[in-house]
Amino acid sequence: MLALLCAYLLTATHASEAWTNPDPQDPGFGMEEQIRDMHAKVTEIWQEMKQRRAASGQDAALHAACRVLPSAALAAAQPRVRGLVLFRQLRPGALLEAFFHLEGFPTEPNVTSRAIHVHQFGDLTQGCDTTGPHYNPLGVPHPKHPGDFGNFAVRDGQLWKYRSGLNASLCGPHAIVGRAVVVHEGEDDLGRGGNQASVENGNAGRRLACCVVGLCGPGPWARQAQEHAEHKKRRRESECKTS
Ligand SMILES: *[C@@H]1O[C@H](CO)[C@@H](O)[C@H](O)[C@H]1NC(C)=O
Ligand SMILES: *[C@@H]1O[C@H](CO)[C@@H](O)[C@H](O)[C@H]1NC(C)=O
Ligand SMILES: [Cu+2]
Ligand SMILES: [Zn+2]
Repeated sequence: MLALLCAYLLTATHASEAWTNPDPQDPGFGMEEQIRDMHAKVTEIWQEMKQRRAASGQDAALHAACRVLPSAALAAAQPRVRGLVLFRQLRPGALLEAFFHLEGFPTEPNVTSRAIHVHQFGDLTQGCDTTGPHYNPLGVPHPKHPGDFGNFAVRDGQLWKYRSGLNASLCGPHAIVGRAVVVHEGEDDLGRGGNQASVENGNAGRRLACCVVGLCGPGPWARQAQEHAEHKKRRRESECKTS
């Protein structure tokens, strides 16, 4: 039932996106009102279902996985970044948690900072370049998009991070499922760059690697949680030895 509603909501979200970019040549132009109505109704049904589900105390946790691969559009000299991004949402409407584990960055002596975002389309037909702009269902400036995950420290060519409190969702009208997670070459200026690109994409530079978010069971999250704990332990041990 929940899956069915999600499918419906995703369709409705696509319809409303078409509506935000009306094309006068498009036969659908002029249906704005109806689409807006439909979107409002679907959102209402969704809210109601969410509350009922929460009240019934069912295990409503949602999980998603995204297998990150180097962009097919990369130049030969660029680093091949790959890894795994996992999401968990304990109940519909809750903030997201995520594990980010990526490798293949250049091994520079300095810690570098790389931006990661959710982009609009799950279209990798020309690598990460076809994933479109930042996913922006509410038409707000960067960095207020649901998938503006900010900057991530890279050490020894690797990125390991657990984040919570992410304001994105795996279900409902603005679900990120079926959209792309994009790893950038540069740092996100978080809207403070003083140009138009800054409030659209944070001037984060080239798209090194990406993946499409897909729903999954709880297994990958459990495995990653364990691997992450072991990684932290190893790092503490090596820090103790060197200090
Ligand atoms: C690396 O760190 C050193 C010392 O902090 C600094 O001088 C240098 O500019 C940094 N290099 C890069 C590429 O950021
Ligand atoms: C999440 O984003 C929505 C939409 O921009 C906003 O209304 C809400 O306040 C945000 N919630 C948190 C906890 O930041
Ligand atoms: Cu991006
Ligand atoms: Zn953004």
